[in-house]
Amino acid sequence: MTSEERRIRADFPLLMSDSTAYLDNAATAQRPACVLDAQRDFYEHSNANPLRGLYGLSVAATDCYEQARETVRDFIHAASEREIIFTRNTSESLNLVAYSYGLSHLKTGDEILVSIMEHHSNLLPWQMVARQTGAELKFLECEPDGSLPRARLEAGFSPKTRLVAIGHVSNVLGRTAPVEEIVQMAHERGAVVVLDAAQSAPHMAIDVQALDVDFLAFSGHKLMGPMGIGVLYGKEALLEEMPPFLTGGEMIDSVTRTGATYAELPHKFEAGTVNAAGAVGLAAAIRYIQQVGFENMERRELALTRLAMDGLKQYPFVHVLGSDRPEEHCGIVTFTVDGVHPHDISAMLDSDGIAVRAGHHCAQPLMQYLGVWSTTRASLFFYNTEEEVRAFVESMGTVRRRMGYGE
Ligand code: 7TS
Repeated sequence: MTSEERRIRADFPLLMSDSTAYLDNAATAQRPACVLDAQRDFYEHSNANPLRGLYGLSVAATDCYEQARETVRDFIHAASEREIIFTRNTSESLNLVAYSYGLSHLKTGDEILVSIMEHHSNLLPWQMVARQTGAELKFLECEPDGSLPRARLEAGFSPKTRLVAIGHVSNVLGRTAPVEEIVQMAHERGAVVVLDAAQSAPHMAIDVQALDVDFLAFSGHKLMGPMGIGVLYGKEALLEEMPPFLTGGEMIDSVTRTGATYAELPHKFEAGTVNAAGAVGLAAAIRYIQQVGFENMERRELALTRLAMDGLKQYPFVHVLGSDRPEEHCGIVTFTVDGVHPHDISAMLDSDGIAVRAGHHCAQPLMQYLGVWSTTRASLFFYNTEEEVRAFVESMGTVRRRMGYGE
């Protein structure tokens, strides 16, 4: 282990106590001690129901929660805290936009545009909106390497396009979508853009104002924050005119027997007791990322991705999906192996102490489009080591032999 690797891993209690080579970071990341401490500290010193009580502890809990919102606002460079809504995860954020914006703005004759690479979380909500409103769901088809060249975009857009829902980075191919071009084409046609940043937010700096996206969703747990906290960013003017998604406590201004007026943004979209400890933990994860620096994280992830891809190249029976260039993988290396099922690969690697993901990765339309049905995915994060990647590559060299093939 290099001294840099040793220094980084010392921040992660699980990585220090468990010997697994954890290469399933696209599913969820590990948490540094500062995140665990921040949550514990909240419950030990500031716990009360935020936004409700007028006594000291409740005010302290509210302050912690609202400071976390400010940390998130700054992290994605939103113009106002009113544009930051805390949810449970990316899936809930996308459902919020679908139910609240989608159902109230789309109608028969309109088109919703998604890419064939979407995670089911950014597909099923739009299938629901299409079914309920009569709008048509259309697909942007990618090249086999996951790229979306101009001609593909032009084939997908039409004058009827009203909403584009696109993954920033594919959780299977690791490819980054051409967001600036998509936003420009969408806005020229009067369509809004929903960006699923679940796989990009942990790996690259995001500026929602520079990207000019209308909505953006991500999960805390993939960027080393707690599970059960997620974020929806939305432009204030859009959020302002949208109806609430969930109703109940906290999200009202006043209620009568038959009606209610709703609270101001962002509380209009945060019904019920909020996950304040989760928000505090997410803010600690963001501060940790800012301390390590995306430049350092990206440098390490690229070196590890290159090591993995170069290593797998020596095996003629392994086929990596997506681009040939490690720079275009965001740490995600998904592959098939001739004659060996991904579940068998995952089980063999597990017996070697290596955790990878096998299956359809909640992107079945992409699997069908690529004709691969099921794949194995190693997803790397900056805290992984060269030693772990070498062990993975070495194990991969044995999988066909272990299944009874002669090589
Ligand atoms: N969008 C993308 C691009 C994702 O990769 C995921 C989760 C989600 C949305 C949903 O996030 P959640 O926090 O609401 O669950 N992706 C994966 C994965 O690739 N393996 O496990 C979860």
